[in-house]
Amino acid sequence: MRRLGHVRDDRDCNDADASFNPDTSWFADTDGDGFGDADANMKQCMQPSGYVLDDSDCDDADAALNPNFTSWFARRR
Ligand SMILES: [Ca+2]
Ligand SMILES: [Ca+2]
Repeated sequence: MRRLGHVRDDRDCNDADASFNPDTSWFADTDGDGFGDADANMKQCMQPSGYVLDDSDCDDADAALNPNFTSWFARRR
């Protein structure tokens, strides 16, 4: 019998925040601008080094190109 508030899955790294769980998608941020590459992702609970939650970087090889600094960015994606 299962106790209330308990589950069989023990893979959650942060049980206080529902947005972090084993199915959380992380996106590579190779250029370190804080925006991730939608094509380079992995799923895991803990944030991997060099990965972010964002997936909106159109050019992850150039930190000068990202949604904050590039007005034509939306057309390039
Ligand atoms: Ca980036
Ligand atoms: Ca970039």
